[in-house]
Amino acid sequence: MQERELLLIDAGCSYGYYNGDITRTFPLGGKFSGEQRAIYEIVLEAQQQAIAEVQPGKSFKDYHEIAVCVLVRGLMELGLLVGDFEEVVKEEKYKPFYMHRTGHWLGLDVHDTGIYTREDVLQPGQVLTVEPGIYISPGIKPLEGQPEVPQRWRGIGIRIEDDLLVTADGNEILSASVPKAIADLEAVSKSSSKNH
Ligand SMILES: [Mn+2]
Repeated sequence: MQERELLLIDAGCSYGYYNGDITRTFPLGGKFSGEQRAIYEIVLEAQQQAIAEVQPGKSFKDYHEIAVCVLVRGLMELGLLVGDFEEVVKEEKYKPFYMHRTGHWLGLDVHDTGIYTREDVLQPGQVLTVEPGIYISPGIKPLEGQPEVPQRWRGIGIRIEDDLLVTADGNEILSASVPKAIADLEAVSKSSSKNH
């Protein structure tokens, strides 16, 4: 891999028959470029707002929808999506950048069995992932009415995934000890690139 590239690691580890599922995106060479950093900040904000939405009584849809709103707002601020905010969300004009659900059940399987509807609300004791991302493939094709993506954004793909336990009054981030702040990721990446 090259110095200016991003390394996305999505790791599912097992212990005592239970599974974790954690994703972090590292800047090789120890520093995010301006574009990489801008996208990272949006994904991190989306993840933090989605995490706040994981609590008893809310559903899977709630935290997904919050994440989508933050991602769309950020992509619009960068000019990568244009138009009426509500329309971009409703008509899913963001799909070329974000094409998956924001999380899934976690437990005996990495993608554990369970249902994903608005009616089924979260309950204490459940474990799930929160993992928004933005993916700008080199050949990304804009949907109707959306702009071409300038070259400097292409090839950037970022996801941040944590594992959460739903508690009586909110949630506990089980993967909280894995760094995700920009400064921490840059420090980790810098020190590991020096070792090679
Ligand atoms: Mn996952």
